[in-house]
Amino acid sequence: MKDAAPQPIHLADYRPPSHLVETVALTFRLSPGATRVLSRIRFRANPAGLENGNLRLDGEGLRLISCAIDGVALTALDYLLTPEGLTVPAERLPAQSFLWEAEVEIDPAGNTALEGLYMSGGMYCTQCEAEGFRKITFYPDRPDVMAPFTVRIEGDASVLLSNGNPGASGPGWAEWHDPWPKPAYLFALVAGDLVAHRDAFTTMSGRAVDLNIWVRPGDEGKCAYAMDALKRSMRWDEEVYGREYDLDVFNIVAVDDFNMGAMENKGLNIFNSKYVLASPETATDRDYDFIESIVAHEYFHNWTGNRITCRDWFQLCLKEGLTVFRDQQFSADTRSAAVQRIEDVLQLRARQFREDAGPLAHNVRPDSYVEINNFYTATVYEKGAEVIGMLKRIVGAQEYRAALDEYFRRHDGQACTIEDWLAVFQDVTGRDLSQFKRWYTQAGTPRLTAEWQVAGDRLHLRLAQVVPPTPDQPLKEPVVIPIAMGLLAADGTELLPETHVILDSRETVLDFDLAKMAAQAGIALPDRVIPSLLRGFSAPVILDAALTRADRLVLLAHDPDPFNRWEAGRSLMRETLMGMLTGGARDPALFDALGRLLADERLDAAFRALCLALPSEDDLAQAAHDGGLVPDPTAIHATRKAFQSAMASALHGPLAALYDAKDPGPDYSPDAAQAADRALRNAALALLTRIEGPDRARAHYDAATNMTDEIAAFTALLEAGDTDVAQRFHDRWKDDRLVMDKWFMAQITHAAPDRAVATARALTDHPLFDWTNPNRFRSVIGGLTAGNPAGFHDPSGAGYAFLADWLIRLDAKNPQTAARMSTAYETWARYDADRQDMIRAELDRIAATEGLSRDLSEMVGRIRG
Ligand code: 0A1
Ligand code: ZN
Repeated sequence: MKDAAPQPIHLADYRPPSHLVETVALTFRLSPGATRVLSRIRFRANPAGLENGNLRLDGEGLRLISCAIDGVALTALDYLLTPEGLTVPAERLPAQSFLWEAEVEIDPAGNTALEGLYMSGGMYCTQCEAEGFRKITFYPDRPDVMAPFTVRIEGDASVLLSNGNPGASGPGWAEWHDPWPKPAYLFALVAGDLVAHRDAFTTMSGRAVDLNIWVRPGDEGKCAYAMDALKRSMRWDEEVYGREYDLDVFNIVAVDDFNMGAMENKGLNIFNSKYVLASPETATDRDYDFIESIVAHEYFHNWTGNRITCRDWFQLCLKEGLTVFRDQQFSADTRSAAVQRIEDVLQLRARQFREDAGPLAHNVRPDSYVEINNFYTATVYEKGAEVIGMLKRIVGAQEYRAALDEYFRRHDGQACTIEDWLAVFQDVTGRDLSQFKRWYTQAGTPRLTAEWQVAGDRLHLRLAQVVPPTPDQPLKEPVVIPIAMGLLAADGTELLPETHVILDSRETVLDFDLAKMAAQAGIALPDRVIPSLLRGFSAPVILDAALTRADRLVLLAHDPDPFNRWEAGRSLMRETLMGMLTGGARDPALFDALGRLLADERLDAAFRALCLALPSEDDLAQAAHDGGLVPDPTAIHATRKAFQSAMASALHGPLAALYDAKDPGPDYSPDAAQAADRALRNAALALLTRIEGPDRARAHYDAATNMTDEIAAFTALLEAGDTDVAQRFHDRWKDDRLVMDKWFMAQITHAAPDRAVATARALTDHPLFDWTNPNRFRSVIGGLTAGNPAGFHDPSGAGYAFLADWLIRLDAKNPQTAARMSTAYETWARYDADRQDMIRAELDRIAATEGLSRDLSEMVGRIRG
C-alpha cells in the first residue's frame, strides 16, 4: 500500500523554535557501515518561542543507542520517537537550560541518497543542505537555530576535516572549532586520504588565511585555476562589498559523487569535482568559466548565507538570489560585462522562463512546499538574482552599497526574511518597496508590450504589462518594471541616450520631444523612430515591442547597447526560423548583417560568437506555443539545421577567414581573450563542417591540444556522421571520469533524433555507465532530455518511457537527483494530444510506483497539475 501523501508545509505556519542551542559538541567514530555520532548539545528555552515547549529534534534513519538530559539517561518512555524525529515533552525538561547527550549509529556506506554523511570514492563527506543534518544526529534541523560547533573526528584517514579552525590533532583523530554560530545545514565533515593544493591569502585587515583544495592523489595538478578563482573572489568581496574572510583556514574538497554543483559549508566548501578540477587537456573554456563562478558563488555565501542566513527555507532566495547576483557581478567585472549579461539572460530564459511558463511555476519566495529540495530552482536562484539587479537599478549603485552595508551591520549573525531585507532598503533609501515586493510573491514572467507613434514633433510610447496566471495564482497585480531605454533614428543615429523609466502601473504613455532630440543629434526631424527597450535586459520580462524587421536590422547594426544588439539579431533569427517552420523564406538581409558583424574586429570575439548562435530547439518550441502553434520537435530540429547550413553557405567567406585568423596557438590560457577567440573559431568550425564535410574537423581534432578544441571537433564530426571518432575519443580518455561524462553526453546530444533514444539506451549498457554517480546519470539521461529535444520527444514516445524507467530506478537510490531530472516533462502542455497522452501515462506510471520518494512524488504531482 502506498503511504498517505506527505502534507505541504506553509510559510504562514512558521513558528519560532521552542529551544535555542548555545553550543554543540560532536564526536564522530568513523566506520563505513556503522559510524557512531556522539552529541552534546546545550539547549536553552527560547524566550520568543511560540511552540508548546516540547523539545523537538529532527532525526531520520538514525539508530538511537542512548540519550540523556543533564546526565540522566532517558528511557523510551521519556520521549516519542517517530521515523521523522524525537520529541521530549515539556514536562520532562529542565525549565531554562540543559545538556542533551545522545549516541546514534549511522551507515555512510549504505547512504546512496548523498544527503547526510555518505561515502564517495572511499572518502567520507557530508551534504546537509537543506535537511541532511537530521540524518547525522538528532537536532533541531532548521536554519533559525544557530550555534557554534566543536567537532572531534576519529577515523583511519589521513585527512580529517570539519568547519571552522583546526584544533588539536593526532594520528587517527582531529578536532575542529567553528566560532561562528551557524545553522546545522552548514555543517560539514570530510575524511579521506586526500592531498592538498595549498596557498595563502592575507585579508584586508591583515589576517593570514591558509587556503587548501583537497583532492584525491593524482588530481592535485588540476586545482590551480580554482585556487586562483578563490583568491580573486576573496579580494573582490573586500573591494566591492567590504566583506572580509573570518577564519584562519578556508578548505575546499572535491568529491565525485555530488547531487548539486557545490556547497558553502562554513570554512569547508564541498564541491562536485566537475567544478574544481581542470587542466587544459581535460577541461573546456566553459568548464573554466563554471569553476570560476561557482568558486566565487560558494565563497560569497560566507557573508550572504552563512553570516546572515535564512529564517526558514521559504526565504531561500534571500541567500541564493543575492549570492547569484554577486557571482554574476564578479564574473562581469572579471570578463566582458556584455557577454556575461547575454549568457546570464540565455540561462534565465532557457531555465527560468521555461519553469515560469509551466506547471512548476512558483514565486521567488514560495508559499508552500512538500520537499524543500525541489525548490533549488532557476526561479529561486536566477530570478532571485534578477530581482536584486532590479532593486540595484531602481535605488542606484551608491544606495545599493549603503543598503548592503546596513544589511550586514544590522543582521550579522541572524537568520532573516525577505521582509528584513526589504526593510533595510526602505530604511536606507526612504523608498516604499511594498509594490516591488510583488516580485517575491507573484509567480510568472510579466509580458511587457511597447507600441509607439510619431505625431509631428512628438513621439508617444505606450508601455503596458500583464502578468499571466500561474498555478494557484489566477489574478496578478502589476509589478515595478525598470526599463533602460534609448531611441535611434532609422540611419542608426542616437536620438536619446540611455535613460531609465519605471513602469509600475498596468499601462502608461510616455511623451518625447522629438524635435528637440533631433536638433541635439543634428539631424532633420525623423518620421521613423526605433526604440531600444529593456537595455541590458533591465527586467526579467518578455518584451513584445512593435519593431519591424527593418527596425531590428538597424538595432543589430547600431544599438550602442551590446545586449540589445545581440537581442535584435536573436529575434531576427527566431522570427526567420519560425517563418521557415510555417513555409516562409529566409531573409538574406539578416545574413548580410551578420556577415558585417562577424568581420567587425572592433567587436569582442565572444560577442560575435554569441551572435552566431541560434535560438535553441526548446526556445523555438516555446515560441511556437506562444504563437498559438503546436510545436513539432522533429520539424524544429530539421529547420534549425537547414538554417545553419544556409547561414554557413551565405557566410562561408567570413567564417573561413575567422577560422584561419582566430587560432590562439598552442599555449593555452583560459583567459577571456583566448577563450573568446576559440569560441568564435569553433563556432565557425561547426558551421563550416556542415557544408564542407568532415576534413577540416578531422584536422582540427588531430591538431587539438586542449579540450575546448578537441570537443568542438569531436561534436562537429559526430554531426557529420563520423563513425570512428567516438572510439578514438573513448580510447584516449576512458580513465578520466569528467572527460568521459562529455563523451557520453556528446554522443546523445549529437545523435540524429530518430537514433537518440537508441544511442542513449546503448550507452546505459556501457561498462562505464555508473548510474549511481549523478554526473554520469545527468550526462546520459540529461543528454537526451535536455541535449536532444527532438530525440526525447520522438513521436513513438520511447524517450518519455526511457526517462520514466530511469527515474523510477534512480528514485529508489537518490530521490533528489531523480526529482530534478523529472522537470524534463514540465513542458508537456505545449505538445500535441498524442505526446501529451504518452507523457501523462509515464507520469502516472511513476506516480504509481511502490515506495516513491516524497521528492519525486511531489514533482510528478505538480507537473501533472
Ligand atoms: N547552497 C548550494 C547549493 C546546494 C543546494 C542544495 C544541496 O542539496 C540539496 C546542495 C547544494 C549553493 O547554492 O551553491
Ligand atoms: Zn548558493
